Amino acid sequence: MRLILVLGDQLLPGLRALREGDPARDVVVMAEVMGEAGSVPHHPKKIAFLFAAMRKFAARLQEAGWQVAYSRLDDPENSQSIVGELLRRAAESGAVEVLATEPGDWRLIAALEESPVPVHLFEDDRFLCSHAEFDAWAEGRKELRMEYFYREMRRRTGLLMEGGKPAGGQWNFDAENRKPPPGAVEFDGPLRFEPDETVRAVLDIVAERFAGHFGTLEPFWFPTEENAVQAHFEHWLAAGLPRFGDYQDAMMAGQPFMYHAVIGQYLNAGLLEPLAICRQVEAAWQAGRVPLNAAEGFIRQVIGWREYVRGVWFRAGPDYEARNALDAHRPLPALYWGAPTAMACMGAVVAQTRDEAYAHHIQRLMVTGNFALLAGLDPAEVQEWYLAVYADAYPWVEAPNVVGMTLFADGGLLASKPYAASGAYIDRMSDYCGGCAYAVKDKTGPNACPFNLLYWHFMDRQRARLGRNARLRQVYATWDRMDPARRETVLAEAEAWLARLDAGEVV
Ligand code: DLZ
Ligand code: SF4
Repeated sequence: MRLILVLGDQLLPGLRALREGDPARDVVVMAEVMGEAGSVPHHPKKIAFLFAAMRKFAARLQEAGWQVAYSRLDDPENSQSIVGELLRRAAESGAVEVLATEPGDWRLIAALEESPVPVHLFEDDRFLCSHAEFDAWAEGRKELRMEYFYREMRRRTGLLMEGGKPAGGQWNFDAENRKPPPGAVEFDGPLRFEPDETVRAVLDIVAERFAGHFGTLEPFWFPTEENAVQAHFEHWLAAGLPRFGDYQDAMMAGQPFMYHAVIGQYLNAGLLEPLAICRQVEAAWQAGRVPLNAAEGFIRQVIGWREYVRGVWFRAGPDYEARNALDAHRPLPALYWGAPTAMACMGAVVAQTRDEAYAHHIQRLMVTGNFALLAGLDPAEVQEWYLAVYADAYPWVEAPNVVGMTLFADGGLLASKPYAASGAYIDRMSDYCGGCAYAVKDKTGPNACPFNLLYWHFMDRQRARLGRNARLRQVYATWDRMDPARRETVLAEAEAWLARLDAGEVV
């Protein structure tokens, strides 16, 4: 007999290691362990979601005839690590081999590779693009641009293709995903589920054991099993998707979800299947229920961005996470953990993150991420924050998004230029600035928006590294045209603002 490891984000009956196993003789091992739940201070909602989903999935496997050795967090015998639990279960059962599906975390891959009981790691085929296929695409390219990868994936899946050509005559409707926020949001947000007995039991444990982690545990309404997740998705498909495309990049105070599907956490845990949901979205477009910019915008995220960052993560290897090409070393300020701030945009995104374990891509990239880039925050600390606070975050997706996309710390492998923006971008795409103590129109002076000051400070201090980037030529030309006295004022005010940030003042 053998053990079959199922991790907390591998909750699907068609998981590779389960397909390789035999219910008649193998034992499935699942374990709630501090080694995972406490490896970074994961959001309590994220831990509760995973534990509840794991317990329900284990029950489902048992109903299907599997023998499951499930370790609850408060089991006194629990060794509190994945490998520890494999050793314990191997000793109990006499198993001499483990079948596992490659985890999306180099730390865990290394631990399994070094395990005293041998682990056979199978490639995770939940992704549409295998390692070999990604390598074949990436081989010989100096830069890995998502857009070209995405076109390949469209051709391969046939999604939104008509006679070998992209539907609507265009691959990408990104330019039609950038409407500023509407007056009101006409979608009541994700479907909410009352906690059942399993969820309640988990909420009690999480409240007791993870009280020190940043994040609000209740109200807790996430779906935690496949059919409920599917209902959540279909609710959005009918009511949210039609306007998703237009307002994909918009941000609104008091509207954490807008028209977003909020499915990353289910997709990444195995409770939704990427190709299946894309086919449903395509069908909604074919039936005339949603516009093309909405369907394409969604499909691009799933078969484009998601597969692409995973491919980059695996290909770049374990050292990628330590990259720091812009030599940024400022510690993460307390405002990321909810300390008061006068910046309305940062305050809103952090508060929503605390309450929902969720923020959408533009909030992550252009508010908290943009601030981290401009202020020169240490990439390792920023990565840990994103990994901890978002319910959908695992290293395979967080590392490339933070190191590559957000912080340009990989030196341009993933993005052709840093996503740096001044307050004007946030003002255009959100309604945050109206309620802010700072004035977004002020470029200098006591009320100047910090994003305006820090933008130029960033460009100026990174000139040796970024000055030759063709996509930044305009930016540096503007800076150089500025009156020298004004340039000095901007830099001095930015320095003073950063000094107050470093001193722990409310900024
Ligand atoms: C994220 C997470 C957490 C919070 N807890 C557990 C756990 O107790 N048991 C488990 O098997 N998996 C957990 N996970 C998910 C793993 O950390 C995840 O499999 C790796 O990060 C690879 O993606
Ligand atoms: Fe954010 Fe600046 Fe707007 Fe305030 S004025 S909300 S700090 S962008």
